[in-house]
Amino acid sequence: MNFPSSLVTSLRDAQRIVALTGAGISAESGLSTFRDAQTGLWSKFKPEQLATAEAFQRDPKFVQDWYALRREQALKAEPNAGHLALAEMEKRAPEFLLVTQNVDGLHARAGSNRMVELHGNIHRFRCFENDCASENFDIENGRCRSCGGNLRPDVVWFGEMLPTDALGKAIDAAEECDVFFSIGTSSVVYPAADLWRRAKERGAIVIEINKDPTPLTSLADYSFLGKSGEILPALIDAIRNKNKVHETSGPE
Ligand code: BV8
Repeated sequence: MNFPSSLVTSLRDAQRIVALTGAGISAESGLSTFRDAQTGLWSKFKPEQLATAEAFQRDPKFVQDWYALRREQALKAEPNAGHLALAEMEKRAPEFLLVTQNVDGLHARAGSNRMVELHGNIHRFRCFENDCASENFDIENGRCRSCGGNLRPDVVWFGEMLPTDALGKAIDAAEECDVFFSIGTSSVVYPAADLWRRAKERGAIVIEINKDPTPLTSLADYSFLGKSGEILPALIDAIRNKNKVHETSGPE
């Protein structure tokens, strides 16, 4: 795969890189994206309808089972070449922050450390009614032993505020970065979908890598339509080779 040499040079020389990821980066690990049709009992529902406090209030078991299925699928899945490429990019860049909308935990399993989970993590739980301490959680039965209430996944539901520290870190990093990647996301869920604009307004290069066009495609400096598990490793290779050229032939 060929990349514009100006892009590879910018990436090689970048001091601060931010990468925003969405469900698309986990698609090649076999996990369905949010836009993909729901399966089984939940096929009649849009994720936005299930991932809400109202839906949980209405039928906790139904929503708990949906998350249990997604949790099981995430545990069975393996990080793919896209996740691994970002873990490598983290090691190369002087400053790097991975901002993920994914709750599947695959980035951490791929070795990413400098990361914020904007929408939480499906493998953690909270007490829905009283936010009781976690040591008394009966995960098996989805109950809080302290208050008898229901356990919910520690994710951000639609209509709920994002964790202030994670969002604060993401906004600061976006506003200070040289390069901002938007990877495997439909760029429609806010406030995550607004981060690229903050970076762009402060002079960053915005690069989109996504299978299908999004509202960002025509606004990004570079937009590569394709699979992140193929494009990201190729980009890392291009940077690595540029380094070799640079080392052997001296400054441009
Ligand atoms: C809030 C956790 C406010 C749960 C999630 C401004 C304008 C309009 C609406 C709003 C706005 N501000 C707020 C809103 C409302 C809402 C929102 O944005 N709605 C959207 C639908 C319009 N936002 C909220 O509710 C947020 N909270 O605003 O609170 C507030 C303020 C004050 C006081 C109280 C409250 C909370 C948003 C977070 C919700 N939680 N997840 C769970 O996972 O169960 S969001 C969830 O959906 C994901 O985390 C992710 O963020 C989003 C899905 O998006 P993507 O990840 O992009 O996935 P998608 O399937 O859409 O796209 C995948 C893409 O990958 C596709 O484009 C495809 O082409 C591509 N792809 C596929 N395969 C590949 C690939 N790309 C590369 N390689 C491949 N192989």
